[in-house]
Amino acid sequence: MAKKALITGITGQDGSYLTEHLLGLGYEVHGLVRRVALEDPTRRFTRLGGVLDRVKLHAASLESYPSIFQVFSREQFDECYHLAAQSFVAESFTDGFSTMNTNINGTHFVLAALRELQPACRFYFAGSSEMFGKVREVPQRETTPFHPRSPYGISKVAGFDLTRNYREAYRMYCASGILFNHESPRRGYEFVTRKVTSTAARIKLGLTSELLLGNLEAKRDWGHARDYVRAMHLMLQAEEPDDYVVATGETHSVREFCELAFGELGLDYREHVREDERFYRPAEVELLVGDSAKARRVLGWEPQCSFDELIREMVREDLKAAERAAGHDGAA
Ligand code: G4F
Repeated sequence: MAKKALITGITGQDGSYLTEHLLGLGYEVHGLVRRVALEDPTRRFTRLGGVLDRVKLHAASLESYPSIFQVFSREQFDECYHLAAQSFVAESFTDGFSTMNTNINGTHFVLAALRELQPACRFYFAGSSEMFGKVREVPQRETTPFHPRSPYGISKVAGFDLTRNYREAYRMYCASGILFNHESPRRGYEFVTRKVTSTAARIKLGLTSELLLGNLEAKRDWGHARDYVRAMHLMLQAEEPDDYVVATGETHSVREFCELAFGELGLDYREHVREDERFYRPAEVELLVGDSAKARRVLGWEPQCSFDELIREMVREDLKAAERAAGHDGAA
């Protein structure tokens, strides 16, 4: 019989790639979505595009324990991937309270409902390299102490601790992925990579001329989201639940990302990118680079997409989108 998986955050970048991956493996895929999303499917489900008719959606809110409880009362699942969160770090400085509420209570509600109704369901928590924050060692691995630098990072440490606590206290199968930054053409426009590739494409077409960014020297370990959802699935297939760093092991600055993305379009980023202090963060995570040796050894996972390929794909897709929006025929 086909395995049944529930994905919270199914409409996001990772949720959409994970859905495609699990459907490809023969899973029956269910998604938890907000009621407002069900009321506005054309706008909210764009990333699920071609697979929307193959998933079953349930309305629930991460802010409401009863709504989550009802979903788990109606259907039994083999695996639950908890991806939903307020995931934009900068926004967590603006409204730390709602980030904390959604990210901590939401995780706790899902875990508590599972414990009550289906303790055998395997649970995946989307942890983050933001938990390392002001890094204590380079590269960061599973044993590196956490020192989060934002309400978002703090909320993810709490979610990680909750997940481990349910594993230890109630012997549930609960695993966390400590995922480093992962991007794709489906990335939200507020994140730096997509902001750069989408604006560079518009500059190429003469639709705008300037890109305002914050800290260009911040360094990140950027991989492709399609590679990272494979790791999520592998984590729930291991014999014992555990926590894993998922990263490429390479780090690059925002400046390097700009140089390559603009270069891909035959542009010089120095002529278009301006630093603007509005995009600086009150506390920055300066350097992230992960050591995913454990995931490679235990799960047999490894990334397939290189940094250059990732940028090329994002730029290509954003150029096509900008051409469509501008009514071009692609000759620019
Ligand atoms: O793209 P970002 O906003 O991603 P960030 O903050 O690293 O977080 C992402 O990755 C985490 C995993 O490590 C996830 F947990 C999290 O949910 C999210 O997906 O910013 C990357 C870097 C930062 O150092 C930021 O200060 O880019 C710098 N940056 C410089 N100018 C900018 C900008 N970031 C954004 N979003 N916008 C700018 O204009």
